[in-house]
Amino acid sequence: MYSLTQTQIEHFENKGWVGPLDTFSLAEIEPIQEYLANNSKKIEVDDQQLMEFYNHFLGYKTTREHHFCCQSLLEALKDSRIVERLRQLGETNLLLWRSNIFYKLQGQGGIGWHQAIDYYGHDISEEVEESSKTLVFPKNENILNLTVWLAIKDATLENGCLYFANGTHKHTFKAIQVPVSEGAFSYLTNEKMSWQKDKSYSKVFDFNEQEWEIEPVPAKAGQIIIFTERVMHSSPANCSSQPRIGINARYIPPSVQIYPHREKGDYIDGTGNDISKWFPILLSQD
Ligand SMILES: O=C(O)CCC(=O)C(=O)O
Repeated sequence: MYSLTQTQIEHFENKGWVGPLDTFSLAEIEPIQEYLANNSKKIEVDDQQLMEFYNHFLGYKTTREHHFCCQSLLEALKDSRIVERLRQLGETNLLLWRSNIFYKLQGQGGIGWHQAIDYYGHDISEEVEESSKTLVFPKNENILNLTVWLAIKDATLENGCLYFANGTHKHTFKAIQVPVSEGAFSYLTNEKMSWQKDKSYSKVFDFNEQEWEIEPVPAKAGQIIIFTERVMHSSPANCSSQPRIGINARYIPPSVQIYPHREKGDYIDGTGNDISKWFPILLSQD
């Protein structure tokens, strides 16, 4: 029941994503909702209301890696209903290396079109050394960095569900330098407060949505959407009276080096976060 059908696998291969897929019951999602409610605070930054999260394991405010603190989230992200489907998409050895909360308050703006592949320490104005990147992929291997987006509350057209530009995972789009206020993530707490904190610029992509088939993907709480880091995706503003809450998780095979700068004793990642306590979690191995 929780395996992907051949049609779903082809859908992923052709469009770069598949979903929404029934995965968790509401009873399984409720403890995650409670955790988020108990570990967050509404704050105001530049006249804009945002949700701030404290990660007790890492010891600082961040939307990232709450699977280290919230057992029910960790259980969900390790669950065979996710892992078995990811294995069907081609990567059989899998590490869970990242999770991130996407909490869009009522009235909060959207997230612009982006390919996640571009946000792992790669930079637009300068060539980044291999050892400073977040991920270093083995050469000449077509490895997938897979994202699972888990709906914690229903994501709808009105509250700003994910949108995909079908087939864009087969293309590369040039990143363009823009002022921070115009970047793809300018409305998001974590990006505004960490990734962009010390930067004088941000980026958008040389991408015209009119040229692609665009598909919104609403998801009910407990459903997941799986996509590749290469597919262009975005989500519009939340025009409803309730928050839109999702958590994403990223999975890669162990042959990809994560934060290689750790080997030089450098435990600060490309967003300025201290990753000395971070570790990847092996979920499946042949
Ligand atoms: O939740 C959203 O609106 C955006 C999520 C996203 O960009 C991602 O999971 O890569």
